[in-house]
Amino acid sequence: MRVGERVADALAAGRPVLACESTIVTHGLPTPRNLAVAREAEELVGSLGVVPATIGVLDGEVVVGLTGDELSRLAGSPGVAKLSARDLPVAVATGASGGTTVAATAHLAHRAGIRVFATGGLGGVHRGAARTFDESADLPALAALPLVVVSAGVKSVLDVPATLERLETLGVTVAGYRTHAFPGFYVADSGHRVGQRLESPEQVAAAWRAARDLGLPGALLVANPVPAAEQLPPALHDAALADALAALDDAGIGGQDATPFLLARVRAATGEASLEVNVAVYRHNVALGARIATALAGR
Ligand code: PSU
Ligand code: MN
Repeated sequence: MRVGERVADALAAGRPVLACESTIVTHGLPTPRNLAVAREAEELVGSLGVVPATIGVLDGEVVVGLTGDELSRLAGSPGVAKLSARDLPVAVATGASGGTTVAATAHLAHRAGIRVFATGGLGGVHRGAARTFDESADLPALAALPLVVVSAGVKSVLDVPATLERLETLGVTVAGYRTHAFPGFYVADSGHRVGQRLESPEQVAAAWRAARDLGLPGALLVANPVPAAEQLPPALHDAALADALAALDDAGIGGQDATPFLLARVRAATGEASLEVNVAVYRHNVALGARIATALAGR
């Protein structure tokens, strides 16, 4: 694993660093928008005085803090792999390139000494999981990694209440950011409640500190809803989601292709409106992540 120079310097000096995921670049957003969004996110983080560390794999090298050139190579390589944590060893051995999922990014961020990680929406329990056993490795990864993870809840293509139950079972601390309404990624409110809430980056930092002091092993998931004014209109969201789920069923797609397929279908069904929401979600999450990283620095 190579830690980029700026990231390594910041970590050594105790300055704030924010880890960012790359599956959103390789599988979540269409080219060339994917690169623009990743760059804008890094600029936003930098403007808040925090060093961004986008994590990914290039030609078998695991990189924490991709350079601008490396990010552009990853964003411009169609068909690269989607790498969860368990996929990393073979990717390294075979010289593969890929975007890292939340599970893989969180693992690598922690290994590099980064404490805060921002993503769009977490993976979770897929609909029909009682039959298929399809539950994202994101969930057990967060159970074992002492990070703050900022996300707009879990992707609404998932079984949201089942995912909340699994987060509870796995001992992942979940707090709504200034809300009791668990976000639904594209929509501010998934219709499910989150029992606890945190009101400021300082309070998130205090909760993270408490988790460490108490010897708890897992992540603190900060569920940050997209502002209602920027969400996908709920009726449009529900119709697009129904269409996507039906198409998934018809196409017989499952496993790690399910999430990218569903998100692409939602995008097509909303005339790209969901793409703009996805970008807004990500922008708000990296901004909050940067503020939390700042509040945590030196704690
Ligand atoms: N964003 C996308 N497509 C994706 C993902 C994000 O547009 O596939 C990834 C995230 O990285 C998340 C992962 O960690 O999907 C979960 O996928 P799975 O259910 O296969 O674990
Ligand atoms: Mn899966």
